[in-house]
Amino acid sequence: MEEKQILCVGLVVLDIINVVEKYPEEDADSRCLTQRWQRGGNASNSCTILSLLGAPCAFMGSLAPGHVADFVLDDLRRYSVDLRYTVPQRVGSIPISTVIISAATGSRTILHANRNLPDVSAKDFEKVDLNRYKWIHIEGRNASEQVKMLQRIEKHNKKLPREQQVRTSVEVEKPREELYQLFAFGDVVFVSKDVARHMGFQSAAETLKGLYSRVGKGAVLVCAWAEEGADALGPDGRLLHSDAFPPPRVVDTLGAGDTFNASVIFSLSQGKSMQEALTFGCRIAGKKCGIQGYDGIV
Ligand SMILES: Nc1ncnc2c1ncn2[C@@H]1O[C@H](COP(=O)(O)OP(=O)(O)OP(=O)(O)O)[C@@H](O)[C@H]1O
Ligand SMILES: *[C@@H]1O[C@H](CO)[C@@H](O)[C@H](O)[C@H]1NC(C)=O
Ligand SMILES: *[C@@H]1O[C@H](CO)[C@@H](O)[C@H](O)[C@H]1NC(C)=O
Ligand SMILES: CC(=O)N[C@H]1CO[C@H](CO)[C@@H](O)[C@@H]1O
Repeated sequence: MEEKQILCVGLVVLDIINVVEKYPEEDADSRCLTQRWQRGGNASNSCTILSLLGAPCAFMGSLAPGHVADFVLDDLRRYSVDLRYTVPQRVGSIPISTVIISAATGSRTILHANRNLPDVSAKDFEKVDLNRYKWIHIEGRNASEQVKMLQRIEKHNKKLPREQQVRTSVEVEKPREELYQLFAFGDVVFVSKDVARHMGFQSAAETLKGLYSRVGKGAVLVCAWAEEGADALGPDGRLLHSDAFPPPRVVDTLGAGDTFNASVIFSLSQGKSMQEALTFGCRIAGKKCGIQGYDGIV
């Protein structure tokens, strides 16, 4: 049988990236150093990284026809991402984000545009042959639908010996109350600094201790904290940490989070320990911050 894949469920978007010398002032008239189109969206970015790391992977997300779809699909194919379960929608368009990257600091500012593309539903997910996957990662968006997807995976796993079960991860990235029900699902739960701050936590360690009671039995909670690296807490109660790996010069942090998450998932799916996965995630994410885009991270 073919090697089982890692499936990422979430968004693909078009990022229009403008690199500027320094962040523009309001009302000013300035020029960008370079401009490029880049496929974005958290789940879609994670597929790029998995593919660069050498893991067979698949993307499941909504699409609407047009030039933007042609561009992002071509790019997904360029990275050999399996697209069999993408969901064509009849309304809405693929979101386009405007991204401004400051060449001085490497920091990025994102302007999102919602173009009313419906999210993948639990019904769409019914069609997925779970036996194809060793790992399914879900970017938290329409939580009530995604809970049903995760419950379907749980039910599927119950019938199988441990080594054939599908492992799952969930990403809670946006500070929206509705998404917090996702904490209870997934073998690995990624929570963002943004969500942590909204809940009043000041560090990754504080976040993990404060939120661990919300995750499911046996799950690992992971929190990345930019230059401070990342922490993880699992069922044994031991708090794990990895420092960040700062590149010689930070040139582009766009997608550092996706790179971190994909690298952690990759490492765990290869049977590595949580500490090894955390360190690997920070190492690859740090490398990413030192280059434009992703090519060259491995
Ligand atoms: N300036 C930096 N230098 C080195 N490593 C960094 C830097 N910024 C981020 N990282 C690495 O990337 C990981 C994830 O970063 P962060 O917490 O900023 O994610 P994020 O906010 O989801 O990023 P993004 O939204 O840009 O994808 C960190 O754990 C760290 O290892
Ligand atoms: C979530 O998905 C369901 C089913 O597709 C839909 O009816 C509902 O409006 C969605 N909710 C949000 C917040 O998008
Ligand atoms: C990845 O996971 C980290 C927590 O470990 C979280 O801060 C971040 O928002 C996630 N980001 C993306 C883009 O997946
Ligand atoms: C399209 C989208 O939701 N992108 C988000 C991916 O994750 C980062 C944080 O890690 C957000 O800042 C992006 O907005």
